[in-house]
Amino acid sequence: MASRKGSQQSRGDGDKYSVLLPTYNERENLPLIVWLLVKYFGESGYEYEIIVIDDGSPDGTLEVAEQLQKIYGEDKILLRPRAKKLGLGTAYIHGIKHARGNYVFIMDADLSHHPKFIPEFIKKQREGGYDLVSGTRYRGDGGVYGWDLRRKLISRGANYVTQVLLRPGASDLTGSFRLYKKEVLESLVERCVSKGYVFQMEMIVRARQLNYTIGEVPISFVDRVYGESKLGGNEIVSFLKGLLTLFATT
Ligand SMILES: Nc1nc2c(ncn2[C@@H]2O[C@H](COP(=O)(O)OP(=O)(O)OP(=O)(O)O)[C@@H](O)[C@H]2O)c(=O)[nH]1
Ligand SMILES: [Mg+2]
Repeated sequence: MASRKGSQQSRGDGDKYSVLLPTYNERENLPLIVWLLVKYFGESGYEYEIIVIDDGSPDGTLEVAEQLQKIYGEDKILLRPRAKKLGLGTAYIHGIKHARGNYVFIMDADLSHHPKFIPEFIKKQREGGYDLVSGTRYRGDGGVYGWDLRRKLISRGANYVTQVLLRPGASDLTGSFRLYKKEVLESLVERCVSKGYVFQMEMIVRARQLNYTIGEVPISFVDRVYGESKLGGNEIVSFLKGLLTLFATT
């Protein structure tokens, strides 16, 4: 590892973290998540940038993001919007193209993923030199808050069925709070074919296949406070289809 210059502002160790924040109707959540990211990155002294990928949110998320960019600066907040809702998978692909960090965080913008865990992801990654570090709700102090029984059962069930079928060697397959080496994320995203909820799972299954090393950090996941949840019957059906496709093809 490169030597630290020891300044308060920056650790000066040459690593930079790009945070990809896909947003669709997150006007209420965005200021808070950005503020928390700035706070925790600022306190820990790592180099970072936040890339907001808004897909033409009708609630005016992009206008809010523009205000935040004025507050925190164009080097810290990058706006890479798209004209319409094209889905999460392609939002990541779009975001990575603009990432200048050698490490990339992926997280939701709806406050389900708390930025306070970021230093733990980085510590874990550095300890083991991992290719990816996955937040887990299903190990150690990890957990889920605010979900009804139905949603807990769906998530647990999805994880369980996948564990049995694919044996991916990670405890939380459907979560989406993760830290990747940039080139690892690029190579995984290129290979992943699924859309929707199965995407996060495919990422980790393929990571295992390609012999990438995976570290885990327990996280608490809190249900979104603002905005509507979109998990319906359709998502569940397409998740199961995606899972079976993966089972058949990997
Ligand atoms: N750019 C972009 N972002 C999206 C899209 N769909 C969802 N998002 C964002 O991706 C993140 C995860 O989506 P969520 O809707 O929170 O998915 P979820 O957590 O499984 O479901 P709920 O929180 O219960 O609605 C959030 O930050 C969303 O705003 C999309 O099509 N394009
Ligand atoms: Mg959410």
